[in-house]
Amino acid sequence: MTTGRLLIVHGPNLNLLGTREPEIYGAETLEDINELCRSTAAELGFSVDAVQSNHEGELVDAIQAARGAQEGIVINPAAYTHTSVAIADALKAVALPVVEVHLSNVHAREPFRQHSYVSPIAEAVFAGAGSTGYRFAIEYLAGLLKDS
Ligand code: DHK
Repeated sequence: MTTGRLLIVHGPNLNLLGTREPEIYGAETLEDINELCRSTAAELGFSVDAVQSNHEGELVDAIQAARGAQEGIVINPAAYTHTSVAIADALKAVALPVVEVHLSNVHAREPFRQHSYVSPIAEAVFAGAGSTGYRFAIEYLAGLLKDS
């Protein structure tokens, strides 16, 4: 289905961006990142719907609702990256192309951050590029969708 829409999913604690450990996660707020997503998508002929939740089930609900409404998903599952079978299962269930983003380079951090339940089903993973990772993710996803 061609809706021209992309879902941007932000996991727990990303509502605190701007004040939360800025040396790791940067100085931009979540609204700054959503604006970057909106402008990047618009340049490429897409629009975005963005959701943030600190609750695993709400993220699962948002992912399930994407079927038929959005063409692809950019997700930073935050801490749920490393713990959530439910989010990975929801992403598999909706069968939309997924791009995973992390602001920080999780591979250079604690060992528990180096496993992702989402990466095996992601088309691409951007980690350590800060907010630019969201731009890369949208560009990549838009390219995939235009080619399909
Ligand atoms: C964000 C988080 O909140 C962490 O739990 C992840 C991710 C990394 C990020 O870099 O965007 O481990």
